[in-house]
Amino acid sequence: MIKNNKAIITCAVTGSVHTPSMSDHLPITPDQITEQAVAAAEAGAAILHLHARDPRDGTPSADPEIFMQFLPRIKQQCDAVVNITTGGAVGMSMDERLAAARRAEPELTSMNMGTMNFGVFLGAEKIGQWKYDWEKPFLEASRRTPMSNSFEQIEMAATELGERFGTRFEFECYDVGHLYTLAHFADRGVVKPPFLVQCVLGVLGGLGPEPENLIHMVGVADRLFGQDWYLSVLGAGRHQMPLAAVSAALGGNVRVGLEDSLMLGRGRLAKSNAEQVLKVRTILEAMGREIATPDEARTMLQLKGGDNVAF
Ligand code: KMH
Ligand code: ZN
Repeated sequence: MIKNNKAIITCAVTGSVHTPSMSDHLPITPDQITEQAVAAAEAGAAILHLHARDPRDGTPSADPEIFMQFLPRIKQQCDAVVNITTGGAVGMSMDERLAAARRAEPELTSMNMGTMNFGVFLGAEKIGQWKYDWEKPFLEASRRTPMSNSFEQIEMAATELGERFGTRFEFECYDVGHLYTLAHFADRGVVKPPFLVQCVLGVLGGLGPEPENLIHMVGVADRLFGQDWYLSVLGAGRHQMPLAAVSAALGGNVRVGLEDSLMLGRGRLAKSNAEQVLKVRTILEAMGREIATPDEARTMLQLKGGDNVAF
């Protein structure tokens, strides 16, 4: 693992896991996404991981025109690296999932490293009153619809985005096998180091949130990638801050944001993405880590630069 005293904070601002009934603070409209993304960057996030939603009711959207209602505004107001999802949401086709990245040619996109169950249906159990009709069926669909990321899909997406736009990737690894899949593509030269490996723990269908699992992933990734990778950690739900602290102790980087958890602490909804960024920043700094600026993150991850995107 590449250990750097500078820690990169990624903030995943809205995602497609949570729905409007779960929190009034989840950003939905382009205005809300812009405002919360910029505030997260000002709080210390070097990378903003972005999804879009239909502004009328918060349905996850793959429409590049909606992305273009906030991407240029975010770029004008802060220097953070913009990372566009290619995971999209349950039920989207690969073409839909790639549409925004093809339009915006970003420095960074997510790249999910395996087909898997991705259960978000438990979130429905806690909701008494639904704001919109789409929410419950959307969450329930994750019981029967896996997230598809075949070898063919990964190779097509990584090759196209890498070769056409010089985009680099946040490799989302939800299980140990996903690290071996990344090694397969690395060995074939489809993707180039240094790799930003986002270890995702606590998703129903992926590896559980115990720190021992993270330590095992780090050991495997060290064997596979040697000195050519950066650790970042995303703990889902209430595991967000504890696992961020483990990553910080290991010399890794962290991801927070309302995509991954709606909470700031036990029984306490986060009022904004920036609140979570400030909290993780406090944890990192208390542990002697410095916070990487966007340009330091660009250098570490060998990104093409914010002037070379199409928004
Ligand atoms: N929601 C996260 C657990 C993506 O956007 O490509 C995974 C994610 C997927 O961020
Ligand atoms: Zn995402």
